[in-house]
Amino acid sequence: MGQMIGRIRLNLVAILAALGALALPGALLAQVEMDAPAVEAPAGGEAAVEDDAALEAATPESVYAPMAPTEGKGMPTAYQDDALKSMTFQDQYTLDGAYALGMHDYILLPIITVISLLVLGLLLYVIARFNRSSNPEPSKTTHNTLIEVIWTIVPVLILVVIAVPSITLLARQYETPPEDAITVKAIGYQWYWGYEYPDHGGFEIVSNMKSKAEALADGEPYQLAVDNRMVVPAGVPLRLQTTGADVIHSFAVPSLWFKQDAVPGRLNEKLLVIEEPGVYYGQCSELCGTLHGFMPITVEALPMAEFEAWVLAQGGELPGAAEAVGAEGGDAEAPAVALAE
Ligand SMILES: [Cu+2]
Repeated sequence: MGQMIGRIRLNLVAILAALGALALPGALLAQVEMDAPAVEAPAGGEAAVEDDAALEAATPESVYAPMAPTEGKGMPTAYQDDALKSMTFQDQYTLDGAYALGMHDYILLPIITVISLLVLGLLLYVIARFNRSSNPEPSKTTHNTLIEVIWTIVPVLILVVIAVPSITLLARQYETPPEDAITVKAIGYQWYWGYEYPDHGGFEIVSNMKSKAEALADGEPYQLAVDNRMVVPAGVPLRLQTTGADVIHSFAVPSLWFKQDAVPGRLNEKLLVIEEPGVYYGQCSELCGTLHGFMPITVEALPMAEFEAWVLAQGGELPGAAEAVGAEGGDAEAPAVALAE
């Protein structure tokens, strides 16, 4: 009997190890609920505005001011502020992130907890019941077909239950961006990020970490705040491409469930749809040298109109604009060409 219990224990430990290996990628605790959309109105009306004409000129569409971050959204939580939340995933602002978080909260974590408690219970039972003093004459039992069938079938079923959402999530993360997705190219440099907008005239934003004084003065988390953000539209598919200019970096934003290596000589791309406007912080996640820890990422998702205003303010152009003009011109000229013939 003692041997059998020992084998049960070994087997369960093996199962636990297998489950642990499967569950590890999502092993941090998490919260599913998404914060209510907190769309910050861009600070259009500057205090310096004096007359009405200037006030009218300073509409949100015409002036870009970096959006103020929302506390706890798109950024990690300090242990001192909220111990429980500091141990979990950040709130998720993409559908894949919400799916992964749900899988973690409602499938992996309960299964891990139940198995851990079961194994702990068996261990304590064996320790108490089968130690030398309380069980001086050990049983010589070596096999029990029924229990062996059970401890083979049950783990298989558990793995199947985990495999379904797991493979679904994997497939979702490999979904190809649609043809009309907006392309943004993140380039990792030692040690800062560059953001290229090939669909908008190909301008590039160079993004460096803010100093501690600057970050705190602007109400942003130090070592996550940058001088020039990666500004993107919210709610539309983005084709986020990553590459490295020198060594391998990795573009990672936890609250967007996004992480993709930036490898020199390669162009990786992945679909990203940010569900709501906001400021989302991330970091380079591939050891890339001395200042690896000082090349943060700040993604600012804006409503489309404000994103387009930002593009124009950067000297970029809107992809639709040239086509629309071309199409109008084409329509107007088509009859003329026909008449001429
Ligand atoms: Cu890096």
